Amino acid sequence: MSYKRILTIQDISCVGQCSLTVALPIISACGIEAAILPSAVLSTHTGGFSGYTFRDLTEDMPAIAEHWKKEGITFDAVYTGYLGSTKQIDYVLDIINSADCMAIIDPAMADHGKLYAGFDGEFVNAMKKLCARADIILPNLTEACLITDTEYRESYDKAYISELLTKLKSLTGGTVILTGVSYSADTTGVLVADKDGENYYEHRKISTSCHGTGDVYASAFTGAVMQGKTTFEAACIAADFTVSCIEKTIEDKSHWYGVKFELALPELIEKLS
Ligand code: PXL
Repeated sequence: MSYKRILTIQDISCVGQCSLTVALPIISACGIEAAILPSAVLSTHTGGFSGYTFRDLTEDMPAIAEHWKKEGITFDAVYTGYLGSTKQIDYVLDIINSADCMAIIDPAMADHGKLYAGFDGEFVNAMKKLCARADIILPNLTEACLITDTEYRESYDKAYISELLTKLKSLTGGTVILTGVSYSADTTGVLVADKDGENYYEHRKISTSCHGTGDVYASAFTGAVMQGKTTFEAACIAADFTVSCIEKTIEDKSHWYGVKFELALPELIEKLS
């Protein structure tokens, strides 16, 4: 298999184990070259810290992309996470269209029924456009509801999820990886709709919710897919890895801001080798 290079576009939260500080090491551990385009630089992520700094890098994006074009730099995939502004989504669309490669979009903007700090309806509408252009989307349930104008529910049945999945498939036309689908108190899972049909991978649910696990999941999924795994295989590998990261963290109450994914990297490398 040829050596793959991907471009990941998301923020740098200097402290907080999310976005680029997890995407880079995880993708590298998967044996894939990771190029980055930082969407913003924050002192910490926005989930639980207060008074964080935020430098929006939207206006740097076109010049960076232009330079890559001049240098003839190409990518095998573009993977996006947390984006800093609505205008940025238009630049990301331009980059994806000119890169002409696989687009993996994690519409990282919400969880537990609520948008992250700083996002609004206009951003959600822009994210719908990006998801429509994607080859693969990885929303959690909250994000899935937002991009399909569906009412978010804490408790639901298979019919509700099936209707949501149908709407997601018609929005993207590509593969849907819907995370956090739980039909019992002790389990949760990931629902994959791809060219092979619909498949559900059920795994252990840990009651404590941990910050940054969506980014850990999407990064491991992207690395595994680029290593040649099927979307379902990659979805399962990423789920096992994320559960292991949470298990290695939950005992340590002082580590509330992220997961100790570093401790689980050897397991991921083992699964991919
Ligand atoms: O993990 C998602 C994420 C990424 N980046 C920033 C965030 C969040 C979630 O809150 O605040 C800056």
